[in-house]
Amino acid sequence: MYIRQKKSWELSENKVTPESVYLTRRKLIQQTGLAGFGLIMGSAPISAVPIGGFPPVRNTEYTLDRTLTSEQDATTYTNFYEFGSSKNIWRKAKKLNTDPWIVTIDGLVDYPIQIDAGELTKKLGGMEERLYRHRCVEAWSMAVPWAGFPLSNLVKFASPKIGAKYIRMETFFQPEIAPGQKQSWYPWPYVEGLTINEARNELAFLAVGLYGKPLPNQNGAPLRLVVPWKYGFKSIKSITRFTFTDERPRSFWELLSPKEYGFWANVNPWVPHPRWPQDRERMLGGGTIPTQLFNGYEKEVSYLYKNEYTNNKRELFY
Ligand SMILES: Nc1nc2c(c(=O)[nH]1)N[C@H]1C(S)=C(S)[C@@H](COP(=O)(O)O)O[C@H]1N2
Ligand SMILES: [Mo]
Repeated sequence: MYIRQKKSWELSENKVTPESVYLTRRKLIQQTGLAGFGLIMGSAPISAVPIGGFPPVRNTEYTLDRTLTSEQDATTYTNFYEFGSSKNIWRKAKKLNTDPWIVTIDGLVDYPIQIDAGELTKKLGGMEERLYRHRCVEAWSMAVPWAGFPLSNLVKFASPKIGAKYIRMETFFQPEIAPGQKQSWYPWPYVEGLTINEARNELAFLAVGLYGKPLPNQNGAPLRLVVPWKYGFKSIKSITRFTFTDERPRSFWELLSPKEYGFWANVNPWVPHPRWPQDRERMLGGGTIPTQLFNGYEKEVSYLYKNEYTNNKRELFY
């Protein structure tokens, strides 16, 4: 039997410490700026250092206008074409071995590196929890607590060169265990991309957990992108590579159908998908509500698109 060894960032201190103490200590560590490198890499006994561990501390700046989707719904109704085009692939995804998991950071960076996802996670600082909305281009939506790190921490860590304008991200390619990848008409591996300015936006997030626990495979373990102002397909799962580049990446869905799934893919109720309207969304668990521009995150992200607005609105959204 394969017994999964816990990574240090999965240690849950709450088993030994009352929550109030745990939270206060976390705050102290954050305030004194000791999170990340210093302590966890140092010699302090790991059980006394909750940095980066589960359960994560919630960042209360990110609030919702709707109730949280149930964990059951969010973890059993998933899009992960590597395991098939049905939403019901969570059992199949168990086959993916996510430990060890080598992540490559390369391209226009000062420090190209190959590093295990657990090690990388430690280097990116203390973990936090954020409640985010998620809007799939197919017009279903959910609202869930992700645990992870700002993507900007990875950008800093990689130290991109001046010429780097985009980050290209890539998912694993293992057709032996992911049957969808035997379907050769898809342009595997799954690829997504952001501009470097999008990647530096405070909302762009790298998730390693969901509902206070490590990510289930079907939701993109061990490391996935979460960009809540864009249609869900931008939030690439189970990332193995981050490449900094001066060329706009061509993503999986863009290659398949460029008129339907463009590079920007910002949520916009006014621009219908060629085959269905986008002004409303069906929430997992029940109910239909109006869709908001940038999925409700206009205040945080609209500055990124000032130029695109005046140029070609259509291209911006698809
Ligand atoms: N590698 C990979 N990433 C992916 C997908 C996929 O098929 N493969 N589907 C995308 C789509 S269309 C959506 S809506 C979200 C779904 O995330 P969830 O299943 O965790 O809700 O993952 C995105 N990331
Ligand atoms: Mo999606």
